[in-house]
Amino acid sequence: MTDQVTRSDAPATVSKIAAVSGDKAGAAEEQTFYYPPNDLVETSNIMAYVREKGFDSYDELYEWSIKNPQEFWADMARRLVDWYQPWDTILDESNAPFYKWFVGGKINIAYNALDRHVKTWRKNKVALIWESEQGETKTFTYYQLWQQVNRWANVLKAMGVKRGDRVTIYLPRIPELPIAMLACAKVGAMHSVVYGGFSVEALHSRIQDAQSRLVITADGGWMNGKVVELKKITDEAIRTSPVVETVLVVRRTGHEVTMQPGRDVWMHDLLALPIASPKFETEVMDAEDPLYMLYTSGTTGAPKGLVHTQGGYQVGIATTLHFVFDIKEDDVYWCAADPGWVTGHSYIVYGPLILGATQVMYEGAPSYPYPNRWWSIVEKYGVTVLYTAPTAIRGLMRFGEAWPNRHDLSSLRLLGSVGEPINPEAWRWYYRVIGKGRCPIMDTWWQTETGMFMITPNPTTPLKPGSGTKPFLGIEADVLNEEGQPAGPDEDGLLVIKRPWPAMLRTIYGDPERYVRQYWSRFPGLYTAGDAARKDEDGYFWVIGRIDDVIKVSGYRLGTAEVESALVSHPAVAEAAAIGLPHEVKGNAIHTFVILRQGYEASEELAEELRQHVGKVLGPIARPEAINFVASLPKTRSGKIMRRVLKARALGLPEGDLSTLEA
Ligand code: 6R9
Repeated sequence: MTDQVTRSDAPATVSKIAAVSGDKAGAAEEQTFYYPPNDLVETSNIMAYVREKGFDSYDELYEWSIKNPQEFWADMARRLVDWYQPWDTILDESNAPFYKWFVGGKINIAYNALDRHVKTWRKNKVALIWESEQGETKTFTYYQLWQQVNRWANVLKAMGVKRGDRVTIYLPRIPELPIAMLACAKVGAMHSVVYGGFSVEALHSRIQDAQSRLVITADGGWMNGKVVELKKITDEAIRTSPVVETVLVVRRTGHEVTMQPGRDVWMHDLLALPIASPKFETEVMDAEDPLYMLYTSGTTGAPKGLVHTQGGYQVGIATTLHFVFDIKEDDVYWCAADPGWVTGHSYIVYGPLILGATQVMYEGAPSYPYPNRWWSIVEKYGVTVLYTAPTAIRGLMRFGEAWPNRHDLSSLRLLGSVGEPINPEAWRWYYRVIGKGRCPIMDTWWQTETGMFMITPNPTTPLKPGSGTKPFLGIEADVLNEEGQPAGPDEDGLLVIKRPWPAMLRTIYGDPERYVRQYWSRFPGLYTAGDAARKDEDGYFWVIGRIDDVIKVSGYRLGTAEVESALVSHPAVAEAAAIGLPHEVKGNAIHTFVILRQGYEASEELAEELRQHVGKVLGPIARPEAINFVASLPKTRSGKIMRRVLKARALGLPEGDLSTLEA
């Protein structure tokens, strides 16, 4: 990234946010509760737990869980996962906010996801049904997946990958992606997955920051009937990364790629060697050993690598998936996210396998070749739980009801939403047209940082469209005003989490100070999520959106700084600012303001060239919706761009406090 990026102005305050947030999910206009069907409630995992604990209601269980969070999490850690050796201390707070969970425990997430199942009847249960964009299907039983992961782990080990190494994975949505991740976990190496929709600069900076000596990619991937040239992008990204010694290449498209001798190796060649045995001794890890890092956009500057660990993380994701999506032995679960994002890490790759579930994974775009693609997948495999994002729902909604109505969707029993606030209109469509009014929607609020659902309904919760309802068991959340006092009902404030939870991030890779500063310093002892929210009089949470320079585009998290860096890396651009503005399908779209260098003239062609340039540097998802050529940008006296002023102007809203604006 270039260093020409102009730093953001001070974090917006709550009142500023209220002034600029467009489509606010209004608690006041949404008073009707949607109640879950009785049989779902009665047979749910959560009710079984309520009864077993001797409580009369879920609310009583919740009260107990937040009075005794350590007892609750330890109970889950004993029930849902297996340990090589039990922990000595449930939670070590001595070096807060560097919390440690299940200290002294020995565990490996791959053992719980695979090894233990093959010793039981689940050995021949279907773990993964994968469907390609072209319609080809591959099915893996737990035994087959276990063998395949073992073969990969043996290859990685033979290539010199050791405990603690960082492996960068840049793959399309194919079975090899979860296989590669699980193989890293088996070896004890950290994976750093870079989403296949990212491009050269994004991949380069992540490889550099992680100092990965080994990169796993493919000759390409299919999306919307076109090939994404992953290997070519990798070649370009590592041209200036001497740290990379080896590139393992999966054959997916059969398209021709350049293989650099001594560096690039075909994975299928390695898997054909005797070293790739289907047996592998899974590394015994400490609970606090790192499992992976995942880069995400933050307030300022380059994306940061958030670190998740082995023990607490798996306890957190297994518990939330068990209770929220109510996973049972005969479910067919489908999370339509990409494994390259945290949703895929927690709720495709690890969570469902730990619980021994059968899941579906689909390679391509939701409306390829027709807008009924997803609904045909639900019908074909008898999907019972579907988890997706508001942007996908809005996108499919546009095509009308006839497409889903052509399919038998009666297998569905629970729906889910994640990534951004779901607007009540999309919620109701999802509920009525897809769920036929029978399937409660689990609107799960969480973050890459939290690792697991934090504010979410469960199958017993009365729902309000657009609200994630209440904190999960063991989680205490609140909305605070600027002074750190609890905000009143329906008053906007900052969303905080009041105590540590097992799947929380442990640090920012290579930058522990930033971890403390970013998440734990706004209000001492509390985790600040970076979201504005409000709580209504029923105690239901309504998340409004980010208060920092993060833009959620189609549910994907992007930083204004990344987009601005990409723009100023073009020779025509002197300075740039990016903001998010409401968009009907994407939720937010990136709008940019560009000051040209001398000698360049504003034109439609140049605007298009800049859009393409950002797409090439960062990835198609970051391509701006609009490029506005301007002569100046509103700045503070200290020279920081005031994005909130740009946003307010674009929305025709009051510009708020301009006292720091440069004269
Ligand atoms: C899982 C994921 C985190 C940010 C988060 C918030 C927004 C996610 C949401 C939601 C309202 C929901 N967000 N889920 N807002 N309701 N159900 O999305 O992680 O990519 O790190 O983004 O997404 O703004 O702070 P991540």
